[in-house]
Order: sequence, then structure tokens, then C-alpha cells
Amino acid sequence: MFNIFKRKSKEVQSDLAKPQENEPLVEEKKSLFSRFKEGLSKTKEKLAQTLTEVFEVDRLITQADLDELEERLILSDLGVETTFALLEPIKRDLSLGKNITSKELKNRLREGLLNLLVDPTRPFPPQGNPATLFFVGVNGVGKTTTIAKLAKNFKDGGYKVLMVAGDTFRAGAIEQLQRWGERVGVPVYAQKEGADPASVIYQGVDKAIKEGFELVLIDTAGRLHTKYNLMEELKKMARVIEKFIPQEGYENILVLDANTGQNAISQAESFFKAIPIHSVILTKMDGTAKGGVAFAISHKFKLPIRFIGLGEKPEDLLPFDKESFVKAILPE
Ligand SMILES: Nc1nc2c(ncn2[C@@H]2O[C@H](COP(=O)(O)OP(=O)(O)OP(=O)(O)O)[C@@H](O)[C@H]2O)c(=O)[nH]1
Ligand SMILES: [Mg+2]
Repeated sequence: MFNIFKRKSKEVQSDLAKPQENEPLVEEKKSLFSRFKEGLSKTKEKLAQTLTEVFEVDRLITQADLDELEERLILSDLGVETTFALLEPIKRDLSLGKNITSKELKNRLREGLLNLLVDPTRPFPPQGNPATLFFVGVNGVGKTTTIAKLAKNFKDGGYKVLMVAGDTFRAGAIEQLQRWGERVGVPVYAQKEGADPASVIYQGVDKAIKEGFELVLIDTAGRLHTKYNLMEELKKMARVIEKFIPQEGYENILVLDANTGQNAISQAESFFKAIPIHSVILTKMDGTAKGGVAFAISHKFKLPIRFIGLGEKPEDLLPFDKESFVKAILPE
């Protein structure tokens, strides 16, 4: 089990104000790297196609190489803005007449890619009683599955966990969460379909406080980020949490499906406008070649990526580790 899921004693918890405490251990990094490598093979293939031509033999690179690389990185879901940010210093050096070999370019790209990924500034889970995680995102991105996976892992790590069925909109959503609850052995607070989600959250968090739950995971209905009313509803739900839990105690997590590539950017933009977003979970990284979107999201919105989903089972949710991630998707 990963360190991040293990319950810390109260003394350690208060010592744990530093986010570095969440850093994976050395042996965890090794295991993350091999899981990432396996799960991210499609993204790697796509990037490899982009990069091998430049890296195949060690030689001096030219302006034309960089132009070609730029075009390909943009297409590999890094997007325009992020690609420019990545290549700008390299282009500048080349235009100043510096010699850059393809080996050096590879090292600089690795460094540059690492720098695009923003480090968390807050510990995880957040320092709340209960620590409260609020999951938002468009339809079908994997919110409910991700909550269940986290519930299982944190429960196994010794936390007292409650899931709250804040999706009262989609038919079958409450039952879906309840089924997961039974499967992973974590209780679910739910009301009836059609109930006001803000009131479900109110009651759910209230129950968690009264009954000493340490971690609350709140599910919400998938919503099209372009629908005004749905985003207003989300604001109301977020305000309920703000009332109960101090700022350092909750985290609003945007769940994004990596398959959506650059569309994930416009989703993030809309959710960001509605409520504060503290971090991102990228799901379905297993089936896609678009994993490069991780760089675009993290860089553009200055958001840390907390976990990535590499499959449908609870053990397929992995803590994000940027060194392992970059190493796994770059050609050797
Ligand atoms: N391959 C793969 N499938 C995933 C992953 N995460 C979720 N899924 C699948 O994606 C589908 C949708 O997942 P849900 O958790 O229901 O998504 P949701 O965001 O809650 O959907 P709505 O509540 O309808 O908005 C399910 O079939 C999940 O099994 C992942 O990391 N990899
Ligand atoms: Mg759902």
C-alpha cells in the first residue's frame, strides 16, 4: 500500500503540514515507475514517435528540428501554450548561437517537462476534521469510480471513511455509490434521488463530524461545464463545505478524463470560474495516447495532479509522482 493512504497518528498529522511528507518512498517510486510505464505505454509511443527522430543519433540540433518538435508536441496534447513555454529557453539558446546536441536537448526536455508539473503546496489528505474531498467534473469522467477507489485505499490504510452521495440527479447514481460502498466496505450517506445536493452534503458532513469520521468523499452529478444553472448549483454545494470545514481542511478536486485531450482545458477553465479548484485527478490514462494533457493542465492552471487512473479497479488509482511519470513517457 502506498504511504499516502496510511493513517498517520494525530501527532504526526499535525507535524505533517509540509506537503513533502506526501512524497512517495524510494521503493514506492520504483513501483510507481513500473506501473506508470506499463499503463502509459500509448502516451509513450506517441511521444516516442515524436522524439526518436531527433534523438536517434547524437548530433547537433537545428532550428528546423525544434520547429518540427514544436509542431509535434503541440499535437501530442501538450497544447500550444505549454509547448511554447517548454521550448522557449531552448530556442533562445540556439538563436544565440549555442551548440545543443540531441542528448542535451533530451535532458533539457526532461527537466522542462518536470518543471511544467506543479508540486502540491498542501498535504494530502487535507488537515480537516474530517478531511473533506469534493469531486467535480463533467459526465462520465470517472468521479464515482475514483471516489470508491480512494475510499477503499484510505479505509485499508486505517482511516474512518464516509462517502456522500451528492449525485441526486442521474438515475441510478445513488445505487452505484452504494454498491461500491458494499464492495469496498465503506458506509455511504445518501438521500433520495432528486433531493437537493447541497442539503445532502450538509447532512453528510454533519454526520461525519458527529460520528468521528476522518475522511469524507463527496460525489457530485456530472455536469456540462457550459451549463450555467449546473455551475451555480455547484457553487452552492461548495459553500456548504466552506461553512463547515476550515480552508485547510477540504480539497475541491477536478476529475478529468485524459481521453478528452485539449478539451480538458476548457472544462478546467469553466470549473475554475465557478469554484476554487485545488487539484486534479486524471482518469483513464491507461487507454489513451493523450497523457501529455497532464502537462498542459498542471502548467496552465498551476494545479497539482494528485492521482492518475490506470484502470477500473481500486488498485488502479496511483498517487501521481512526476519523476516517475516523466521517466515513464520519455523514450530511454
Ligand atoms: N479504463 C479506465 N476506466 C475508468 C477509469 N476511471 C473510471 N473508469 C470507467 O469510466 C466509466 C465512468 O465512470 P464513473 O465513475 O461512473 O464516472 P462519473 O464521472 O461518476 O460519471 P457521472 O456520474 O455519470 O458523471 C466507468 O465505466 C468506469 O469504470 C480509469 O482510470 N481507467
Ligand atoms: Mg458518478
